[in-house]
Amino acid sequence: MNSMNRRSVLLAGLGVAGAGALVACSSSGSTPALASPSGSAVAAADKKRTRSGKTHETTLTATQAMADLGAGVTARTWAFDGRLPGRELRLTAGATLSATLSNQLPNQATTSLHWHGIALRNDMDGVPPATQAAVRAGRNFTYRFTADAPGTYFFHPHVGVQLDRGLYAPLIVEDPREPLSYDEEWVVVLDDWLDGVTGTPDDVFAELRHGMGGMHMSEDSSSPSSSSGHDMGDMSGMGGMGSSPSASASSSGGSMGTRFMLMGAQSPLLGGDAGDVKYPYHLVNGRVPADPEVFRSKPGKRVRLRLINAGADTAYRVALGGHQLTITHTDGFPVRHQQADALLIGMGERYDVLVTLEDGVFPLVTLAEGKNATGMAVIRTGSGSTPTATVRPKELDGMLMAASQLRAADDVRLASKKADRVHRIELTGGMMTYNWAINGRRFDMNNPVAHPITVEEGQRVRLDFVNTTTMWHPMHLHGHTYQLGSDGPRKDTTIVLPKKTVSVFFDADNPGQWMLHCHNAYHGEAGMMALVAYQA
Ligand SMILES: [Cu+2]
Repeated sequence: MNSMNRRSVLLAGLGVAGAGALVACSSSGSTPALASPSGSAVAAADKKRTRSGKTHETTLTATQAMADLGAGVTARTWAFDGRLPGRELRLTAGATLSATLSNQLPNQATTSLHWHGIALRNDMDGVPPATQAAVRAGRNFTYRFTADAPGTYFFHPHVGVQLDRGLYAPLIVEDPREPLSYDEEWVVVLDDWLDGVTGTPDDVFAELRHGMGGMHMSEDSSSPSSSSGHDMGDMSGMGGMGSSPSASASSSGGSMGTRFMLMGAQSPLLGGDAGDVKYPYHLVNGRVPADPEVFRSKPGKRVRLRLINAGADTAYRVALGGHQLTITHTDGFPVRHQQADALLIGMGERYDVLVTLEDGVFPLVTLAEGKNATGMAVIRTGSGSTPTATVRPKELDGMLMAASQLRAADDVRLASKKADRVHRIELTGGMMTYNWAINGRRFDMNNPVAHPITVEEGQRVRLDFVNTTTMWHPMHLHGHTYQLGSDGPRKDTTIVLPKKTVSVFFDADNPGQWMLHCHNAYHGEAGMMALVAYQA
């Protein structure tokens, strides 16, 4: 079955809108024949994966739940098996995961599971309608794939803005020949939280999608004032606006009447505007900082921390009071070890670090970059009182390591080779009309193959992320782990600062149709997505 025929089957349930889009696409004649997600090229590439023969079976039930965030804070949300974060999945590289998703979500919501960072077979990537039909309410879908690259990954739905609910959990792929030695291993999941507290992610997107241009201006905004916040465009007819950040959930914020939109969040590290959304809480492993998770160990023990940013709109600066971090991996892949006091981790990024524990009680603090708020976990190896929820260890302002300063470990660096294909990926749009896009085109999820970025199997591909906007974007490619520059780290999600260009390289060795998108959940949903598709 060719790509278009298969798509027409998938679209059969989508009704008139989907069918109309299909006709428009077919008659344009501009779409080349693409490798089908369930086609022979996908099966052939999958056969080459190293398999151990072991299978790990599990069921994940997506359901409405009342989450206990600690300190008396509860929130009605959607979560896997009612847990926040969801139960960690742990495999050894080469094993096959057989995970049945049971959709018990309310409101007839459809959903899916995307295995973030895993180079898996395309038809298990969980992106409706590109790689499968959405899993309807009350239905099940079994994801079955082999994970052959060890590392720190996670999973979440790839439908709407469900990522900003509680639907996320770690996926750890262990190395059967683990080269690092450590005594303990702790998984640390960071998240920006509002669901069930100030509204829902759907409420947030409903407000944001109108952009700043459609916002009601309050009376005190009549006097002009400068602002270095969001891209103002031509605001001359709008009477200017204040520039003070409005991070508090209870505040109406700045001088504009917004319920969810955050104005004036500034971060030099992120090159300006830090985020779009006000969050009342920043969680570490599902807990607020006033009632944190406490990790217990002994002085002198060596610990591997696996840090995962599952947030939707927040980059975190992470530091452990009284300790240096040794960075060993990013996005699952090893780097040349690098010492740092602090890390910057964008949405969708992961970092593994080693620490040798001192004697006492230490805050592991996640500073919401540019948003003047923190999350926290605590490491306890001796006596002492628990740090206060607002503590900011000096390491946060110490030597900070960003991905651009890291180098790939020798065994995962791509062999040098001239790029066979180069694509310019312009990041476009802004806050005025919330028209985030790629190459000026807002992605249409109902017609994902309309304007593919094509590659051919076997090619070395270079993507130039050219950020023309005034905001940073964490750019995530499915199914591949690209390399930053000629010897930078292997990653699947990378921060692209405003007005900067980042070039990444990958070998086209995993045929299918893969999303390339901003991992800001709201930017992605607004249209900052594209399809990287292998030609048939
Ligand atoms: Cu973005």
